[in-house]
Amino acid sequence: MEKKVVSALIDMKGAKGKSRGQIQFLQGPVGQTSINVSLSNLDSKASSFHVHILPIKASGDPCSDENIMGHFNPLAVSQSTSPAPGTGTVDQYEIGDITGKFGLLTNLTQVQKQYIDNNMPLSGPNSIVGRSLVIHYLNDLLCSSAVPLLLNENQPHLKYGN
Ligand SMILES: [Cu+2]
Repeated sequence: MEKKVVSALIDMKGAKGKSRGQIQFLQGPVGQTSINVSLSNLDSKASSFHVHILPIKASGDPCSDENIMGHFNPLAVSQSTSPAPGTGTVDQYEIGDITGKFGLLTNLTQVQKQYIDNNMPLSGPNSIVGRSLVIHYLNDLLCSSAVPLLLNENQPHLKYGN
């Protein structure tokens, strides 16, 4: 099985915070997903980031709740019973709750990290492919769709991206 790579490019030139960077998801044959996070210009204003249910749309406010809806949580994990961010195991959080699994972005100006997550599928019914990725700021949201870069050769019809 080929590695699957999904990428969300956060390029918010001109937006508040001017955050830029890339979040890449790579899933190998054993099902473990490596999340490679590279964000800059966070200005100590970001708090959390998540995978949300729907991709962003060209019309309206792209990051609004009506557009992208809430956190991707197909296993119906109750956030109220999740441990504090960054303290539990990945299965104790919503699939899309990257901050819960690995910790808050509070007071950071940049992030260069690799997280290993065995609860972040890139295929099957709980896949995050084609959804959106959101960085929550103190007074704002930045979002990007999770667009596949390369997919395995069994799904050539899904091969798109940049
Ligand atoms: Cu969110």
